[in-house]
Amino acid sequence: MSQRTSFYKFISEEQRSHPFSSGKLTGLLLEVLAACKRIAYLTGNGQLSSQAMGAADSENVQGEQQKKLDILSNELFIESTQWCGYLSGMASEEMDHCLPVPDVYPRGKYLITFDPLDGSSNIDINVSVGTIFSILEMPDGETSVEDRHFLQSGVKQVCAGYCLYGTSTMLVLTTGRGVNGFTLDRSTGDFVLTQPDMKIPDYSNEYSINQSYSRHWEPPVKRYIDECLAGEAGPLGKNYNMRWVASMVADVHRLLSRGGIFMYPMDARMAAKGQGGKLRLLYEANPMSFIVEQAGGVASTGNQRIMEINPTSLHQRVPVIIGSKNEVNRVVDYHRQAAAECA
Ligand code: P6P
Repeated sequence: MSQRTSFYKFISEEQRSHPFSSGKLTGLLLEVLAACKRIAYLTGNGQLSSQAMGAADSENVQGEQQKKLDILSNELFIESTQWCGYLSGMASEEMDHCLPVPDVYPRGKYLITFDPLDGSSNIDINVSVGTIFSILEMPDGETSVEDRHFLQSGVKQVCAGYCLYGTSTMLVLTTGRGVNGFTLDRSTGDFVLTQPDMKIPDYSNEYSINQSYSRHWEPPVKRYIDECLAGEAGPLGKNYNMRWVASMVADVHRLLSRGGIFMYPMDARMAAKGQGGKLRLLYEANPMSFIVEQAGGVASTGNQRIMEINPTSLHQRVPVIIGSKNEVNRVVDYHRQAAAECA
């Protein structure tokens, strides 16, 4: 029987290979995974969990209608992690401000940002959703935990990951030494290593964007998509396929698995509202960018590397253009050419 590597075995071996590792990150990740398993159970029950389905009568700080499962998943994530002693605080898409770990629990060196149930608009139609998380270190010498402590650029991330609740439940994780994929074995409750050392192909013929907003796009994005649509007779010399799940975790997992480019770019609607984009920097763009870069891809706003943005607010939104190196770099180059023409 082939030797299966459980997540605990994998992360323990990773820990042993770090000479100064204390085991605190391992301890925190085990509780993050416990939260994901509980959320997987909830989402897996679907319409059978009638009290969990449908809209809550509330909006989050983003002004988005919350689903009952958004709120439940947020509560589960907090409950599973706040006691462990490795965290000082957490910030979530579903909470206006950060949540310091209550005084009844010991505090630790890490901070975590998370989107407990990304793509939740898909829950009622039984399409994949996911949890995204990013782990930072609490700045030295600070005793209180405030929003400002989470405003760290993406290059400061210690770890990032997502759990995809799809036909199977998959965890994809990076600690800065490559990307590894694990599948939940529902018979044992273990996450088992199934996709070691994930790499994104440099080239792709698959793009992912919400085409219904094309009239609002900026010229460099429109130029790239028009070239994709032109197919092999066009300047890119190949035919493209288009996929849009409207669940970032599912769309990013696809490009991690077989290449591609995912774009939620800046557009005229957002500019008119003074928004920096649709997706949130701290708990969507940064963790996905860390994962994509560690898998050999590129993660840009079109004008700068996402992980080099210095955050100014907890729920800051940014444009996201991530995936296969050569595809993303082409879009970045089109942004550069457009800027030069305006200069
Ligand atoms: P649209 C889900 O709400 C989300 O934040 C991402 O997961 C997803 O990629 C995007 O928004 C979908 O946006 O405008 O197509 O509904």
